Amino acid sequence: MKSGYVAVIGKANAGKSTLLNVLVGEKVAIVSPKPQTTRDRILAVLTREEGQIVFVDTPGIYRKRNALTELMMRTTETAARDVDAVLFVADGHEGLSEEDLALMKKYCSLGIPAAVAFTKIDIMPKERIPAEVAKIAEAGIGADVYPVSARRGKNLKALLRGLFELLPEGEKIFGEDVVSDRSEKFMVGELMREKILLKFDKEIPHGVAVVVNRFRKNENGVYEIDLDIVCEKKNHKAILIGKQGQALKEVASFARKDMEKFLGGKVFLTTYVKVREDWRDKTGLMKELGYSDDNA
Ligand SMILES: Nc1nc2c(ncn2[C@@H]2O[C@H](COP(=O)(O)OP(=O)(O)OP(=O)(O)O)[C@@H](O)[C@H]2O)c(=O)[nH]1
Ligand SMILES: [Mg+2]
Repeated sequence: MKSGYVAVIGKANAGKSTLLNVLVGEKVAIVSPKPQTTRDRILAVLTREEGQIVFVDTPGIYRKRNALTELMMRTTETAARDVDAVLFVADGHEGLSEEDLALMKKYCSLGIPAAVAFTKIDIMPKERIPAEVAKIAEAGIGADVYPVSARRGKNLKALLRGLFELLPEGEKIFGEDVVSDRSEKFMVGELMREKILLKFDKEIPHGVAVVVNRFRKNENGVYEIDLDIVCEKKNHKAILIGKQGQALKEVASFARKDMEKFLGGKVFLTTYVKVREDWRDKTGLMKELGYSDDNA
């Protein structure tokens, strides 16, 4: 059988995490229409008769603006090392940019087998696809290109077949029932962050970290979850809480429902909003909030 690690690389918001969730058939990474949704390296494991693919989801490439983004870019660099193949994800709807091509060239020059998922084809005119795809070969990139739609489940079989072909012969790396290396506690914090990304605008969600302080299942099977929503400005705290706590109530209720679906049980959720002034530029604070090179 075939087995190996496949780093999933692409610009922020390209559709990497959505594609992985669909490929492995479970939500292993949060998704949002805002760039910089994924902050950590997350493994997503796909096991089939023909073998096992361990996808490495990564923070999307984004220009560096603060220490957190710098750390995220280091995480992506590290994750793309020592893998058996690279899967570039390019946003078809946005169109291929010079940055996409430069990124593909960079990894191809390292000699790592690579493929390209040209995604979101469900929201682009069909007739534009061939010309866009041709740009990749014209740029001298030898990787096979798969136009896909994660949302509509289009052409995913062909993509998987192509990826298995790139991998070496080998035994399973993880047990058959493993889909992610991340704990339920991690995912619960991420689900909270996802709802904040969806509900709030501008810099507010980007400046939010979620710290889960308590995660336990009590004797009645209810999950007791306490978490801190940490923001970077006092005025962000006021917006996150809203008039008479309405905004926080709404976003927490939305998150709780998703946590219950994910955990398969009732959740009793308690949320606190805290301010850690400009934490995204303070490595000490970042580490406290779970973002450091140790986790990259
Ligand atoms: N129409 C359509 N939208 C998609 C598809 N795949 C992803 N999206 C949307 O694109 C946006 C970004 O998706 P993500 O999966 O979070 O993108 P990402 O590459 O992981 O982003 P970062 O983690 O920020 O690097 C979300 O709003 C998704 O719903 C697709 O196949 N079709
Ligand atoms: Mg992502």
